[in-house]
Amino acid sequence: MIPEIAIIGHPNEGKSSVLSTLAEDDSVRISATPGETTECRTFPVRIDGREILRFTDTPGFQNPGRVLSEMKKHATAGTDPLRTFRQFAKGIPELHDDYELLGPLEKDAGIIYVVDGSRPVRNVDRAEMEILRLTGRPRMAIINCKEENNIYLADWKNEFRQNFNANRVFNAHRATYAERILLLEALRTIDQDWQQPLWEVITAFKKDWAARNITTVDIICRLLQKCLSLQVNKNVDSEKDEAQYRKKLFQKYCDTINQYEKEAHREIRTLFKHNIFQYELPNHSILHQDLFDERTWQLLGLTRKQVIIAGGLGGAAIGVGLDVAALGHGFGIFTAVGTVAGVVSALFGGESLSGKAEIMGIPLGGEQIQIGPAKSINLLFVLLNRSLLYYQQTINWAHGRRDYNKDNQAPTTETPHSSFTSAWSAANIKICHDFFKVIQNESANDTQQISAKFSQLLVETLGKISESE
Ligand SMILES: Nc1nc2c(ncn2[C@@H]2O[C@H](COP(=O)(O)OP(=O)(O)OP(=O)(O)O)[C@@H](O)[C@H]2O)c(=O)[nH]1
Ligand SMILES: [Mg+2]
Repeated sequence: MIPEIAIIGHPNEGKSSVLSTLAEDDSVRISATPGETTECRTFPVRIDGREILRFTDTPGFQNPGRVLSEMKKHATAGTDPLRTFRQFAKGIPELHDDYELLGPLEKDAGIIYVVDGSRPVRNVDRAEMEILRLTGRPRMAIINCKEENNIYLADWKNEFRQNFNANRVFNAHRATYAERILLLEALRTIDQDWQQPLWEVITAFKKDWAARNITTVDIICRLLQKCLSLQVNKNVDSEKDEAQYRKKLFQKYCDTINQYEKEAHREIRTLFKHNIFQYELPNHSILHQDLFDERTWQLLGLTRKQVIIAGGLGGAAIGVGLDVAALGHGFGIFTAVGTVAGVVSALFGGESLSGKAEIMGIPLGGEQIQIGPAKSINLLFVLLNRSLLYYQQTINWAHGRRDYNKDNQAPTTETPHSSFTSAWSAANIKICHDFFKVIQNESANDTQQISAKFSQLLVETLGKISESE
């Protein structure tokens, strides 16, 4: 049996948004104009090509008072109120939406009733709830607060207790993976027949999520491998042009890494089924900063303490870059490479720095015009933290949420001044260090084991991000 759940409610309360979020489908039509949905549409949830659950979007109630009095009449007469109402309403234009929305219930669908809990309960809502009670179908109510206000929550819950088998607060714009699972678990309890199939659905959901996390880890590892081993070269015709070439080459190096990162992030986005709508990152997100920006490196690189740990492990250069950057030029070190000739020559042309010519651990090739592969483990941490941030934003962007209201920004779990890895222990830093050595081909023979350990660390990290509210 494939459980079918109809999402029912008053127009414009967020039914389609709830469905979109629950089914992770950003093709569901959502609009600020009431009456957007006029026909039922079923969205199958498939895992590994197998349909495991169906959600049906329905139009909003148009005449709850009239529907209720018709149904009550039939109920008192001893006939099935749902069936007889639909027979009666068929073909009556003003009852079209009411006829349509009750259709899935005749085919034994269960009910999720959606209300906007940021407004008070009205009589029409009570009529709708009673209609649903008269259908006798298993039903649960969910409170989708469109505004930041929960003063009516207790009133709604009180009404729900009389008419529904369960109720939950579920925000179509903010619900996380963990909240989706909790909602399904609540749904399981409302009907005995649903316990087994919904248990299977929940198990399949969890398995699928874990598989997506493993794929994400693969994407991140591939990205690190490609970026950290990247090397760009150029033959120089005359010494005079060397600075110019260097500048161009460094730009090429940065552009390539940026490109690799974009591709990896796009893969993550697709994996989490954000296919249509381009979501926006919160204003304060560090992801808005360029990858090759000092601030990025300061916030997402190793902490001072971790630098010492990594240094102690030997070989993993942190790079003279940070020290050079700290000389107090008053502008970004990476910008300086490109724009201020004096600094360029001081950093890369000067005798005193030859052999150390690098930016933040990315070698600039001494005498040759060659940049990379990266020598600083900090590039690994910067790329890793940026991918983890991107993952966090992606999984917490509910599919029902289509626009980013700048004036009313949803809180984000992104903490502006600490990275995911900043609290990592010396043991974890060692795992990263070993992985870095594997990429640099400087590791001993147990490369597979090292890579597996690094992947495992990332799998655990993604798991923690998924479970956090
Ligand atoms: N801020 C906020 N807006 C929401 C939320 N849920 C829905 N909306 C907005 O409310 C409007 C109506 O959402 P829909 O999901 O289309 O509502 P519906 O119940 O399907 O509407 P009809 O199909 O017209 O009956 C849209 O502009 C949504 O973006 C929410 O949780 N928070
Ligand atoms: Mg709708």
